[in-house]
Amino acid sequence: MAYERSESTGTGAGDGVDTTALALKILVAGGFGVGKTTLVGSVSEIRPLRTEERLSRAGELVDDTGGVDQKTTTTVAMDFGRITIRSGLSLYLFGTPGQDRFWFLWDELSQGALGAVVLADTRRLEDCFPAVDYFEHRKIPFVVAVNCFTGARTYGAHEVSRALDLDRGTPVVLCDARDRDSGKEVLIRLVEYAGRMHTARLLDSVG
Ligand SMILES: Nc1nc2c(ncn2[C@@H]2O[C@H](COP(=O)(O)OP(=O)(O)OP(=O)(O)O)[C@@H](O)[C@H]2O)c(=O)[nH]1
Ligand SMILES: [Mg+2]
Repeated sequence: MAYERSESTGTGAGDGVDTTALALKILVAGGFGVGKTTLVGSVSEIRPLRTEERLSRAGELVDDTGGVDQKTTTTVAMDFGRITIRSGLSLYLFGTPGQDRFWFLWDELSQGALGAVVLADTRRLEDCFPAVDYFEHRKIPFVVAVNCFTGARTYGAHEVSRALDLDRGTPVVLCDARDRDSGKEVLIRLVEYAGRMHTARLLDSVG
């Protein structure tokens, strides 16, 4: 598990306040146009770093924009944001690019990640298969967050879990990527789940 401890300046030496902070790295992944940039932007308490480029006519040939017709830009490197979950615990969020031609960036981005959120759109559920496979193979704990787009039929968490053939115990959460509290809820579920997974593996490794 990667983490970083930092000392804040606090209000003065010897004031008795615990100034040690833990920062965890989280990936936000999923198919093209599923709301990754939106999620990082809505929960981040710093101005998120975005690497958006306009979708081009040339790109129409390779980018599958079916189902996201209103979309004019796409992430070409990553999104970055930060959220404090509670005092002393913050998350650094790395949103991945959604298109297949940026797969080569994923290994770099996933280095040292505690876990991942795989965003899914039930109208194009198959688009998140590669992300699910990626994290399952590398044993990186992840939760599936169904971004409930207006007008899309609502499926229960259990149905989504079955459709994606998830391992038992992998959490599925319904969310609205535009809503800060909803996004924060997803991240809390992930941190709790990843914490349990890491503890279980640690216990396994000591016999
Ligand atoms: N109705 C609705 N629209 C949303 C929601 N989340 C995102 N959108 C819209 O859907 C579009 C795609 O959102 P992005 O956040 O750019 O998606 P992305 O996953 O970062 O896309 P790529 O980086 O290109 O893969 C944008 O036009 C958003 O305004 C949602 O929860 N509901
Ligand atoms: Mg994006």
